[in-house]
Amino acid sequence: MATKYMIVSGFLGSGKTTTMISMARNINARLREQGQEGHAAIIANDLGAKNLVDADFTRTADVDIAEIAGDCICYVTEDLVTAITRLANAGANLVMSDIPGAGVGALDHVYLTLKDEYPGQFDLLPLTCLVDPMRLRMMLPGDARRNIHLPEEVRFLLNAQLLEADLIVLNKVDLIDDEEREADLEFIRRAYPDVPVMAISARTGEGIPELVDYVLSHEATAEPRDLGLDSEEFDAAEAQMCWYNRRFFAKERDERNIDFNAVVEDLMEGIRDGLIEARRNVPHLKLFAAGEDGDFVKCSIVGVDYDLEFERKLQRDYTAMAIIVNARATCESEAFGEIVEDAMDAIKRKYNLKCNVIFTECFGFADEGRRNGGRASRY
Ligand SMILES: Nc1nc2c(ncn2[C@@H]2O[C@H](COP(=O)(O)OP(=O)(O)OP(=O)(O)O)[C@@H](O)[C@H]2O)c(=O)[nH]1
Ligand SMILES: [Mg+2]
Repeated sequence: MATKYMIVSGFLGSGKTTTMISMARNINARLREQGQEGHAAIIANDLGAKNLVDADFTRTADVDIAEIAGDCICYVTEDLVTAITRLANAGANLVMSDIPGAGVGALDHVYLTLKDEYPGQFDLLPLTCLVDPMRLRMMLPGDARRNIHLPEEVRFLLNAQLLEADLIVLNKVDLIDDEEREADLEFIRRAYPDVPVMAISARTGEGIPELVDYVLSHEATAEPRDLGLDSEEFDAAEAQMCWYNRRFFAKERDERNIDFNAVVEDLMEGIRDGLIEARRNVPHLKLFAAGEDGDFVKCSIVGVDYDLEFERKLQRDYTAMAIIVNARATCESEAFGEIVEDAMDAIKRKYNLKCNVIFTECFGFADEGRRNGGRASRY
């Protein structure tokens, strides 16, 4: 039987990882209740090479997961097919993956490519695009709160993501009242009249059973659509973004036990402060660190104007920890790197830490030398 496969797209920090985990848990509980074989699995995909918060976090969620790192699934079809097949061989009958980076291009590069090059091998479920109410405000006409300190250029990406979708899902409805929810849904229905719209909260689980029912009973359209991805607007939007992944080992110099939740909070706040000073933003800054016996801390901010959110805090103190920081920022890559160094210097001083950096990558989408495996040169 063909393996079901679908992509969850959407803007940075819109809740793709949280939604996929929530959907997988719902599907797996149903299958268990019905005594049926199979399960839902997740592919965590990222442009960065390694040390990815989403992959480590998903592993804590009792859901089968594969990781495709180093490039977008749009450009590594063979790796994608290998990963789906491996998960299917391990018993998965539905595989979901997100799409990193600009969050568009999956229709052409994944759905249509799988349909043409691997006919009959996959049942393609609706390309599902998440949008969260705060980002949607960027598009709402005359909305007084539309300035959320993201560059104007990225509005193009939001629109292209929604144009590409077979299903649009308004996520994070727990953060808005009924009136705003209705206004948002109405705006989406008018702007994208041919696309069905649903509302969920991946955090509380509201709407997840209905979303699962929908995707399991519908197919992807998988027909070419012009999204304007060859345009200058697309290039301009991509050029705003930089990717930053770091893993470091932080050790209290006198081997004393300390509260690493406080270290994490100060590091995140330090990066936020640096960005505010530089008048830049970070659509998603996330951090993960694992302790002993399943103890871990995971936290995020989805912009400099947002509260720090801990999905989980450490339950005990440690003398040392490996910490992973990922950022998808609207900032020049070099400047972002310096902001992180400053924030790290501050936690080193405050908590008497020695920090060994194990891995860092930091690149702008449009940085010279990023493509061609870094072989580009000038003379
Ligand atoms: N209040 C609320 N927060 C949510 C919801 N879904 C996700 N979040 C939070 O939003 C932040 C980003 O969620 P992720 O699932 O990591 O988003 P993502 O789209 O996978 O992010 P990237 O992979 O970095 O693009 C996290 O702090 C989540 O806890 C929701 O339904 N309600
Ligand atoms: Mg994610």
